[in-house]
Amino acid sequence: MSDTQKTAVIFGLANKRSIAWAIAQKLHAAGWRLAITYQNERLEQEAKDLIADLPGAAGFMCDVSFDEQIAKLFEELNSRYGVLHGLVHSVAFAPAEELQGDFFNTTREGFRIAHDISVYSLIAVARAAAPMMTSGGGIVTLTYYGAEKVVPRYNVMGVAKAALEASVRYLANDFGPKAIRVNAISAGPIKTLAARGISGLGDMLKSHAERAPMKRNVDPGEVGATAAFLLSEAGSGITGETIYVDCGYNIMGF
Ligand code: NAD
Ligand code: 0WE
Repeated sequence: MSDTQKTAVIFGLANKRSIAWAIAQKLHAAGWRLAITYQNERLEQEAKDLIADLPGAAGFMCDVSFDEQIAKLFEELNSRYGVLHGLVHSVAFAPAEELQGDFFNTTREGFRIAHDISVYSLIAVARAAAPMMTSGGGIVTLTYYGAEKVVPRYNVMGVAKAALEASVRYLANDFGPKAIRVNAISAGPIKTLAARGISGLGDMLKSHAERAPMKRNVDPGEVGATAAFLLSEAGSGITGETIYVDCGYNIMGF
């Protein structure tokens, strides 16, 4: 390993369809050394098999709903790498019942969980990573159009993504003086684990492709490439932004 190699930690690998995996592959191809986290024992084997394909990459378990697990992870990262240059947050969760029916039926607990896992976790990992980003760095999270326009059944996740995008701006302001940039990628719908089981996803993908200027859906590799760009020198003037990787869907009015 050369000492000019940059190191990134990626949160949210579940399987080969995960956006986190597409990002890991693009960062690896761009020469990054990677620490990749998965949520629990259930996902461990599949995650480790994938990570083994990327020379120099290491896997770590971290459930972001526990402060102690985040603290322990960053202790390990600190002793292993010392310096971090990149962080990718590709984590979201709301209880399945919250992603069906009407938004007004959102429960207090469903609201809490969605915001804890999908929003607060970004703040927590950014705070833990910042002291390790001693030569500046980049933080990227994943958001979705349902943050700004109503997407039926996205419900409390839409509200959480709005809070996530606002958090990106506040973190960008806090960390700007330390040359740590914070951005969100708003990806078009992709058939991942988190999107499967969503009723009507097939129809959504079809209508998204029809309405997007590019007449197709986004490829996870395109999201990965945008993350690699944002974390690279090429992104050095960009912070606090939400960048759309949606084949242009969001620009249409009719
Ligand atoms: P995915 O299921 O592969 O990834 C979601 C990840 O979140 C999983 O790895 C899961 O283990 C992790 N996670 C959930 N709760 C966690 C916890 N408590 N601790 C640690 N990790 C936890 O699905 P994905 O589509 O790759 O989702 C990644 C991100 O992309 C999410 O933020 C999602 O909202 C966003 N996104 C997805 C789409 C889409 O259509 N798939 C579109 C735009 C944005
Ligand atoms: O952010 C997401 C999905 C996030 C997600 C998915 C699940 C499914 C399994 C969060 N929590 C859970 N909880 C579970 O139990 N997307 C952008 C994909 C997505 O989800 C939708 C969508 C789209 C697009 C839900 C309803 C409508 C559209």
